[in-house]
Amino acid sequence: MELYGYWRSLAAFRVRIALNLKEIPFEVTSMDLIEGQQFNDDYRKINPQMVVPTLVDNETVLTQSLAILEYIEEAYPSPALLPKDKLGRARVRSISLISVADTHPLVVPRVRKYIVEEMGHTEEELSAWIKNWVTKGLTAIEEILNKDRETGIYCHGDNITMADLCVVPQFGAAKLFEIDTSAFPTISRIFEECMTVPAVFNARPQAQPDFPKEMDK
Ligand SMILES: N[C@@H](CCC(=O)N[C@@H](CS)C(=O)NCC(=O)O)C(=O)O
Repeated sequence: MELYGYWRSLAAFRVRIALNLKEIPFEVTSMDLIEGQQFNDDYRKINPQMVVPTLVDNETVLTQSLAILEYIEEAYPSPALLPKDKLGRARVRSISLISVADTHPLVVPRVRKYIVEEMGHTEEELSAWIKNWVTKGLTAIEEILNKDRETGIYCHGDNITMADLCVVPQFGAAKLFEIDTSAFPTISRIFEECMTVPAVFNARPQAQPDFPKEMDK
């Protein structure tokens, strides 16, 4: 399989974890989102939305990280990323979507660019926008994880699920944006737990070949 991604893409991070967990071999083609490689004509033919990730499996082209995760889950069921019970699956998808549908889309590069370049806001105002939406998303997730009995070692019970694949990159990005994460102890605990799993650790942005050397600490 071929994964079009970028080291700091949250959406690509989700897919890398799934592929690693299920031990599916894949090659990465890095699309530099800051340089605008996603707008290349060739890539546009593969992904008309001009975003990453795109997963190419033989002749099949898959886009949208959650749809890709659902495909991987159905095509490669082991280890399962969704619980066996339908209420559990609904809870896992619900937590996932707080990040995937309601938080992450507000801070993607094209939105940030529009806010500054088209609407004329300053970098400080942009930072306030990012902080606001990321904090609101993580606050909701923290409350759910904190109150629900279903929360275990991970977001749902004691096995990694799709919810962890979405929450871990979102929390990692909050750190990257230098947002105060001290109000999210449950997410922080789950993040650290996930990072002890090689499939997650090796999927982190800092482990990717296109991670900028100058950012290495
Ligand atoms: N909902 C999409 C989001 C895709 C997306 O926006 N990806 C970002 C990187 S995380 C991107 O490629 N952005 C390019 C841009 O905004 O120009 C998914 O989950 O796959």
